[in-house]
Amino acid sequence: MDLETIISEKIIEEYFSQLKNALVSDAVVVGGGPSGLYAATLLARNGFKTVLIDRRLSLGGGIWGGGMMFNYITFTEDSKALFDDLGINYRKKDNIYVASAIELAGALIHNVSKSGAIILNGIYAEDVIVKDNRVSGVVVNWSTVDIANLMVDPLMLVSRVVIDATGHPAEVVTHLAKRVPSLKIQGEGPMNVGVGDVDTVTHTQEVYPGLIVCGMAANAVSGAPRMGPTFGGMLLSGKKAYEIAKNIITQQPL
Ligand code: 48H
Repeated sequence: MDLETIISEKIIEEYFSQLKNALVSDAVVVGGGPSGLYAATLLARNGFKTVLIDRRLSLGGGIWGGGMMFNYITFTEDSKALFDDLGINYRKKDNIYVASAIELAGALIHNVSKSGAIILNGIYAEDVIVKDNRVSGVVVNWSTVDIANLMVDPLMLVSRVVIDATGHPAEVVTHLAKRVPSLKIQGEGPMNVGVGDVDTVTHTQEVYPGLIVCGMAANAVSGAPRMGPTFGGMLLSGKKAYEIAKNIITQQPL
């Protein structure tokens, strides 16, 4: 066989075996920003079959640009252990820790890759599966289908729990809220760094049976303030989403 054919065959075989394996899982995490990457890492590390999808090819969400494209981020003492867990270098100045946005993005991506999570980039969630008043997976399509505005029907990924980690737009909750009027999206509040950073964790919750919201999406759903380029709350929120998901998964048969 030509080397050209062998290379193409290996990539196709590997990808399709991964895609098939993603059809039924314990958890689908929608969004590979800081909160989703950390939630997916903890789930997969702890033995749960986890699928992470992101509409972009490059994971990392809003990390890369730090603040106004100055590529540094900050965090406070309460999340230091999580940055240590990821092996991030940092400096403490005026009671605030400063770290490289590039290093944080790289470390989160490295950790999620090593955790065994199935990573599907360039794929987006365009809807949710709901059965017996419970979210039981997501409806997915290629991002290119969306970008090119093509009329192509999607496929479905079934899971015990779905985590909406889509950041500011809270896309998964928004799709469900169109059909569930009691599910209100308050909209993100104005900047209040101290409050917003803590609220992200407080508002990380199961908003509907089988659907957890975390990260910036949690603030968008609950009307909590934004917090600027401080990322401790995002990792703590990812950790809380993992803990909630773990409880749901262990109680919920597929
Ligand atoms: C697949 C999707 C879909 C979809 C979106 O915005 P993110 O970085 O998410 P968080 O919440 O983990 O982190 C927020 C943080 O980056 C931030 O913006 C902060 C702290 N802002 C504060 C402030 O004041 O502004 O990443 C979300 C990811 C992105 O990679 C999207 O491509 C992806 O989700 N995504 N993936 N299907 N429907 N929607």
